[in-house]
Amino acid sequence: MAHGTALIYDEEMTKYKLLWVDPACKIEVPERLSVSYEALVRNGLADRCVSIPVREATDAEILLVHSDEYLEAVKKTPYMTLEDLKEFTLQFGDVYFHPNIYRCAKLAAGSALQLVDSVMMERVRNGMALVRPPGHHSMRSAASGFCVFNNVAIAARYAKQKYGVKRVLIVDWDIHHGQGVQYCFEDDPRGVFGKGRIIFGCLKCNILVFVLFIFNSVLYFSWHRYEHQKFWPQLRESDYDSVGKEKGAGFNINLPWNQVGMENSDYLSVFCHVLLPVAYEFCPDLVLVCAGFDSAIGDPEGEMCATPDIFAHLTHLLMNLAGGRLCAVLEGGYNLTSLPQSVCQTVQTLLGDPLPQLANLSGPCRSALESLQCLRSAQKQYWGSLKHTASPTAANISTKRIRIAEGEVEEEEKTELGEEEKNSEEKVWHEPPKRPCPPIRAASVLPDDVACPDGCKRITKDIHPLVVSRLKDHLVQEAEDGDALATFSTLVSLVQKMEKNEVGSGLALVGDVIKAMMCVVQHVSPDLNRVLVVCVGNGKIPSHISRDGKVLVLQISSDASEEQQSKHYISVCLQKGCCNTSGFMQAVLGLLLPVGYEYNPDLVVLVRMPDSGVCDVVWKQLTGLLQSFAKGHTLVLMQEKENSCVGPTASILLGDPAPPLETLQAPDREDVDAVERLRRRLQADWKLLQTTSEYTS
Ligand code: X5A
Ligand code: ZN
Repeated sequence: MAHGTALIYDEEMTKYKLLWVDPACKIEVPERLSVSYEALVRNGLADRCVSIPVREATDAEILLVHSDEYLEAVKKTPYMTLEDLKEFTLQFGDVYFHPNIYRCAKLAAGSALQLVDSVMMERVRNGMALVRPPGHHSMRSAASGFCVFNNVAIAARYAKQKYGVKRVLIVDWDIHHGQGVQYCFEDDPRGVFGKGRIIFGCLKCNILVFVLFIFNSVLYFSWHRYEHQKFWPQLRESDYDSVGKEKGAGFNINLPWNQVGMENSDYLSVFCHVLLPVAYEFCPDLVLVCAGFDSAIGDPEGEMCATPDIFAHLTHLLMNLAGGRLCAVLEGGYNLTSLPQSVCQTVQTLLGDPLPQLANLSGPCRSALESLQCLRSAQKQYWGSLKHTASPTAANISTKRIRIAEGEVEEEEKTELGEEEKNSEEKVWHEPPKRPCPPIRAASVLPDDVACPDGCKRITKDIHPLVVSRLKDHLVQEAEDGDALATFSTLVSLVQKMEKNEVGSGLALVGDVIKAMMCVVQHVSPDLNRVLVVCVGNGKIPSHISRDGKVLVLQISSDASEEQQSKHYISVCLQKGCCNTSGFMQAVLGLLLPVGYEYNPDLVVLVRMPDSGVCDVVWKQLTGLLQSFAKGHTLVLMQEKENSCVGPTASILLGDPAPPLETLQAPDREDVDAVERLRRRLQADWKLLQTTSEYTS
C-alpha cells in the first residue's frame, strides 16, 4: 500500500503580481504562497513530505477543460504591454494578468497533474500542491476571480483519461463558489458507453442482456458565502437548488452560506449530514480538494469564524474515502496568518499526525441549519442516505433570495445595529497547539500465543498492586482469575500511557469485552474527563456506567432497547444489526460523529461485541473515523477468539487508510427511520444532530 505525502511547490509561482490599482484584486499577493511554504518548512512538515517537482501543463491537457480560442488568447499575454494587459483583463471579472502569469498558470495546472500522477502511480498516498494562480473560478473560455486555468477540473479529467478513474469526488471548501468547476461537470455523464459496461448472458432465454451502469463520474461539492446572492460571483446557480443537469442531476451539491461568521460546528454539521453520507454512497476512486482557506477566520473575503484546526478535521474526514487517495490543491486564502496555519493543519493531517481536539463546539446557527435543510431536501431524491429524511418546506427561504434581489426586504442581519462593526473588527484566535506524535503509535495487550502485528508494540503484562487491589474490590468474581486480573491491570496502565501521550492507540484481546471496558472506564485517572464508549453489536451494557456524564455510551446493535435512552446512553437499533453496511454508516456519520464531536472525549474505547456481525471494511472505516476524537487516543477491545481482527484493526490504528466500501445501496427505510427518530429525540441534548431549523429559536 502506498504511503507518504507529496508536497508540490515552486517559487516560480510567486513571480507575478498585480501591476495596477484594483481594490478587488489587491489581496491576491505572491506572499500567500511564500508564507504558506515557509510555515511548512518552519514546522518541519515540508521535510517530512516527498517533494515532487512542478511541470507545465501541456496544451492538450489545458484543452481538456478550456477552449482553443481562450488558450490562444492567454498565450499572447506574456508579450503584451501594460496597457494591453489591462485591456485584456477588462473582459473578465475580478482577475488580473501579468506577463508571467501564463507561465505560472501552466505550472499551477501542471502541479495538480503531477500530484495526481504521484498518487495514482502510488509513489505517495496523498498530497498537497501549493499553487498560484488558483483555478476553480476559471471557465471554458474565461478567466475569473484570480483564476486562469481550472487546475482541479483539468486534474479530474486527466485522472479519468490517463488512469481510467471512474468516480472523482471534488470537495471545494474554499469560501467562494467554484462556478468554473460546476459548469465543467454539471451535465457530465460522458462515456456512458465506455467503461462500466457489464454483459450478462442468459442461457435460458438465449439472449444477452446489456446492463449499463450509468454513473456520473464527477461529483462536485461546494460550500460558499452567498448571502442570498448578494456575494460575489452573485450567481443564481450557486444556490442549493442547482443539483446538476439531466443525467448529472444529484452530482452537483451547493451549500450556500447566507450569513458570515460561520463557525467550526457549522462546517462539521454540513460534513456529517450531507457531504459524508453522499460521498460514502458515491464511493469515489479519487478525492480532489479545491483547498481554499478563505473559509478560515480572519479572511477578508470569507469573514467566517472557523479556526485553522478545522481543516485538520475536514481533511481527516475525507482520508478514508477512495482508499486514502486525496489530492489537495490550493485555491484562495488571503489572511497571511490564518492561511499558513490552515495549510499546516492540512498537510500535518495528510502526514497522519494525531488530530487536534476541537473544544466548545456549539450547535450550528439558524442560518446554517436553514441552508442544510434546503440542501438535504433538494438532494434527497438522488441519494439513498437522504431519501427518507423529512421534507420541510424550503419555500420561505428560497423566496427570500428573490425578495432581497428585488429590494423588497432587507437582509435581517443588516437590521441589527452593531453587526457591521463586528465584521470590520480584527478577529483574534489562538495559533493551533502543536500536535506531537507519541513515541509509540499503537500498542497491544495480547495473549502470548497471538502474534503482535508489525509496527505495534506489545505491552507485557504487568501487575500493579494498587490497581489489582482496586480491581478486586469491583470485580469480585474475577479475583480468582489471575490471568484476567493481569490483563485488566495491563489495560489500565496502557490507558495511563495514552494519557501521557507515550502511546497513541491500543488494542486488546480479552476474555470479556464488557468487563474489560467497565474496568477501564472505572479506573482511568480522574484527569480523563470524558470517555466515549462505542459498542458494536449486541450485549447488555450496565446502564449505571454513564451516570455522571464522565462516560458516554453509544451502542449500535439489533437489540430493541430504545426505552432506556438518555443523554449519555445512546442505543442505535438497526434491523440487521451491524451487518447492513449502509444502515451502519448512516448511524456512524449522522449520529456518532456529531455526538462525538460535541462530547469531545479525552479517550475513545471501541468495544467489539462477540459475534457483532460487522464486516471488515466497515469496522476499519469506523476505527479510522474514530481517530477524529481524543487526539487519536482509541483503545479497541475485542473478544479473545476474534484474533483475526487484530491485524486489520492494528493497520488502521497505525494510520493506514480504510479500504473503500462498495457503492452503498439505500439503507433500509426502518433503519433510516430509527436513526432519524433518535436524532430528533437527542437533538435537544446534542445540537450537532440538528438538520432543520425548526428547533432553534
Ligand atoms: C480563488 C479565490 C476569489 C475571487 C474573489 C473576487 N478567488 N472578488 O478565492
Ligand atoms: Zn476563494
